Amino acid sequence: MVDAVRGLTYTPEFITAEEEAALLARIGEQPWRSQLKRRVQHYGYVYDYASRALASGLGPLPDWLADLAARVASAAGSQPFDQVIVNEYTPGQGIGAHVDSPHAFGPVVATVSLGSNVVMDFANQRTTVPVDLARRSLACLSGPARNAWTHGIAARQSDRVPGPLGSLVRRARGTRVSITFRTVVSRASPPALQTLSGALPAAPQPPAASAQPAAPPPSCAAGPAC
Ligand SMILES: O=C(O)CCC(=O)C(=O)O
Repeated sequence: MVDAVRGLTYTPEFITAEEEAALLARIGEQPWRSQLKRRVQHYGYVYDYASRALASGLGPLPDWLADLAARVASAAGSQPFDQVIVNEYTPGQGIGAHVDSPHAFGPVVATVSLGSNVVMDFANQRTTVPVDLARRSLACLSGPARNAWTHGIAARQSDRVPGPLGSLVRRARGTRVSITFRTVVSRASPPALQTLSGALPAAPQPPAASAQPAAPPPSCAAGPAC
């Protein structure tokens, strides 16, 4: 549990180094979609970033992903996951702050990190909480962490993280691949695009695991598009 963000649970070393290597190899063999700045793969259903709805069904999750999906659902206490997006972030790439569409997806969203650590920022109207997501970890979002906080990754080459004796050190990013699991509850477009007014926090990024006041959540609030 990450105390500062209610509903966020974090499990380091959720998978082994061997499992991580096998997943990265499998993912590397699959075709990528490149309509975004970063490369993505969709499984189960194609998510249409423009309409924020589920487009074509792709059939059941492939075997190599279904096993992990079942383990993650069990750990997260979730209904079975049937939609997965793999995101690849090379150093300098990120994802805008957003809330995964509550219209399209169920109450639990879970992400396994592969390849590199990264700091993910959780933000609400008052605060930004940077959370260090280690490779091989699992992060599960439910309740407020899923619905009331945005999450995003700043597009930068490195993160500032706690170092020895209370210092802060800059840690270079490597290529990170994430696997995000969701349960589809509606395939239709949302009745109206959800808007949370405001702008991305302009302040320099604080160290991981600390909290600081922030601007209101940004408007990119309804899906994993940004
Ligand atoms: O890369 C991640 O861990 C998060 C991905 C995400 O937020 C999304 O696909 O909506």
